[in-house]
Amino acid sequence: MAVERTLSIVKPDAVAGNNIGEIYRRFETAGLRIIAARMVHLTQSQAESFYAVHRERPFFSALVNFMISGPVMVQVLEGDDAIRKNREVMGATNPAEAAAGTIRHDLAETVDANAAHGSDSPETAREEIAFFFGEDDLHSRN
Ligand code: DGI
Repeated sequence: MAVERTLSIVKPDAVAGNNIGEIYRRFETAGLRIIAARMVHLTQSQAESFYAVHRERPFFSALVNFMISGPVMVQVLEGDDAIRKNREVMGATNPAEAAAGTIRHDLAETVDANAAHGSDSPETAREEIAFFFGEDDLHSRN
């Protein structure tokens, strides 16, 4: 299995709900190593740019307003099959459809405020990591 890196965000609802530690514990239990991390309060233009792929969607402004409603934790996770594994630990986009034991099932209630973000492909992972971190910020570790 290839070692991958993926960009993860603990969203404003989960930061406000004091769930940073719980979410990090789940990453570590799943074999996802945190190799960079930072707290950021996104500006509107940063949030619009990060989610530009959704610009035409009806939920775009709600999504941007939610993402700037408070600070977030951004982190790079590294591990075997990290992109898929992180999305498995997060669960389905809509918490109502997320499997029991996933972050979104256990710690979120609505699709508008669904606790976590994870890159969905190697290409987006590269772009999203570069959005927040430089090469010098990434610390390979065991
Ligand atoms: O990769 P995901 O975060 O699981 O999902 P995505 O990339 O399709 O969508 C990005 C975010 O946009 C998602 O976490 C929450 C929001 N979103 C997606 N689909 C809907 C939505 N928000 C609302 N209100 N309604 C949707 O159908």
